[in-house]
Amino acid sequence: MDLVSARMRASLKGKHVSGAERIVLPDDIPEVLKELLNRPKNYDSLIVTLERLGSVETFKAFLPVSSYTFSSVEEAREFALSKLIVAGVPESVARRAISLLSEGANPKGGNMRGAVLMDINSGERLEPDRERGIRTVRVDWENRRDVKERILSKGYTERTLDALALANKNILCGVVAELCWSDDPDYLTGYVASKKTGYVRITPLKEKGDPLGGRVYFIPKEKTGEIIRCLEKRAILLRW
Ligand code: PML
Repeated sequence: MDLVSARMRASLKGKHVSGAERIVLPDDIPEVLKELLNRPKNYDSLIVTLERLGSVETFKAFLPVSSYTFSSVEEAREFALSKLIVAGVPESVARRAISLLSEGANPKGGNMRGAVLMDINSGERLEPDRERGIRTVRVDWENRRDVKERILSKGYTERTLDALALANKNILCGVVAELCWSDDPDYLTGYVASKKTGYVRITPLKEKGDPLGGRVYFIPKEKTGEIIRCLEKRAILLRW
């Protein structure tokens, strides 16, 4: 099948504000571009990449979704910590990841553009570039419209749709567990994902108005190279 990856990333005053990807047939590109261009609320730079994909593999999404709401960020973060421990992340490493996201993982201040790669055993950071981080790309739902309907009917959001696709690809690529919360100051739901826990939505992982967020991928250090290649290069379509 002749498929194209359409990716958009937008920034404002040098800060990443929005990003999205669709894998579509060439005929659907104009419609998808219109949708991607309308996505960021505000930007001063927007880059679209269209890339013809060679082979695209199809997998069944395997992470079950659950959702939990707490009355404070502290309780929600403690719960996220407990899920990371269930997923096999040592407590000290999980705590390090939570502090990193809450303080801003970019050494120059604020958020990174992609994810932190963290050695699951030592907590060492493994991503070659600490401002850029690692991006999970070349992934989408095979039948996005249907999956979106199902996700929205459960009371989840379009962000869940995209994050669930990323999380499934991450685990397929060998990421043992992931911690994420949004950098959108109004979006307070984040998640822990792993084979052992499934995709666990958790609210509120931060206070309203807080612009800091991001992703931490916990991986075995010896697999860094192969996991980066898979996250960035392997094209995957997910079936619900
Ligand atoms: C983001 O892309 O900004 C993070 C999205 C987290 C989605 C959590 C959910 O609602 O399932």
